[in-house]
Amino acid sequence: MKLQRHPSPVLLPDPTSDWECYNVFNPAVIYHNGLWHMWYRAQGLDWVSRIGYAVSADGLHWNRLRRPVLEPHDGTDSRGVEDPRVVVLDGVFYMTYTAYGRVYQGAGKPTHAGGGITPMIARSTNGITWEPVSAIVRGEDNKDHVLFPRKIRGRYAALHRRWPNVWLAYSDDLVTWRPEDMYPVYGPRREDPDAWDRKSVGSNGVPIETPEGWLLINHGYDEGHVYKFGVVLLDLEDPTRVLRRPKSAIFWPEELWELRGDVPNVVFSCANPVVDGVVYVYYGGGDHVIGLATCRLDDLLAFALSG
Ligand code: BMA
Repeated sequence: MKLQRHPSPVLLPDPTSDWECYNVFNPAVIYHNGLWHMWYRAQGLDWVSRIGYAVSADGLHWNRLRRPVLEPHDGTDSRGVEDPRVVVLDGVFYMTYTAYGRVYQGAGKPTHAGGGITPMIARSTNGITWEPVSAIVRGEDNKDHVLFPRKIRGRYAALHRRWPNVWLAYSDDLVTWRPEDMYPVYGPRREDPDAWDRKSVGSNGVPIETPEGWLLINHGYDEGHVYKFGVVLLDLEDPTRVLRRPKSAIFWPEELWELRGDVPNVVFSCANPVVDGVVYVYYGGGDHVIGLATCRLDDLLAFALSG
C-alpha cells in the first residue's frame, strides 16, 4: 500500500508576498458546500508562521487571499501560528493549530528555544475571521492536536500529543479540557529496531470514520529523521483502543521537493479529506511547498485491517 503522488506541488511560495515568499506548507483542507477550502501555514520575510486561505473548485488549482487569515496576537504565539487542522462541527469551522511563542506558560524550563508551544483551538463561522477559543493544555511540549468530526459518547474529542505519546482528550464544550479526561493511546514503536516510527509519532488530519473504526493517518520517524506516514485504526466508541496498526509506512519523501527544502526529508500532513471514496492527503514537502497524494478509502481501510 502506497499513496499515489500528484506529479507536481499544488501550491508554491509567492515571491511577490511579504508573508508567504519563503514557505507554504502543512495545510488544512476540507471539501465543503461544493468547494475545496485550504488553510495553510506560510512564512515570509520575518520567518513568523501565519495561516493563509485559498479556495478551489477542483482541489488542484487554488486561489489565495492576499493577506493571512490568522496571525500572531500576543506573546504566546509571537513566533508563529502553525500546522492548522480544520473540521466543521455544528455548522461552525474549528481550527486546531500550534501557537509558538516567546512566553512560556508552564513551570520549569521552556520547551522550545526560549519559549513554548500551545495546542490551540480557534473557531470561525465564515472560514476567514477566526477567534481563538481555548488551549487543550498549557505549559508542556504538546502539538499535533486534531478534533474528531463528531461527538463520541456525547462529548467532543481530540487527539493531541503529549510527547512521546498520542493522547485522547474529551470536552463538553470545546473550551474546557480537563486533565482527568485525557488518556494515552499509542506511542513510537521503540521496542522494534526496524520500525520507521520508532522515535516519534503524531497525528495527521481529521480522523476518518469508517464502519470498522476511526482510520487515522499518522506520521513518524526513526533516528534518521525522515518523516513518513502510516495508519492506525481506533475503536469507534472508545478511541483509546487501538484495533490495528500495520507495520509498514504508506508514504515517504522521494521527490526533490520533499528531499530538499527548508527542512529536508519531510512530508508532513494536516489534512486527509475523503471525497467520493478517495482520500486526498495534502502535505507540506520539505516545509517549503504543498503537495497532494491520494488513495481509495477502501484500499486504505483494507490495508489497516491487514495490520
Ligand atoms: C514538526 C512540525 C511541522 C514540521 C515538521 C518538520 O515538528 O513543526 O510543522 O513540518 O516538524 O520540520
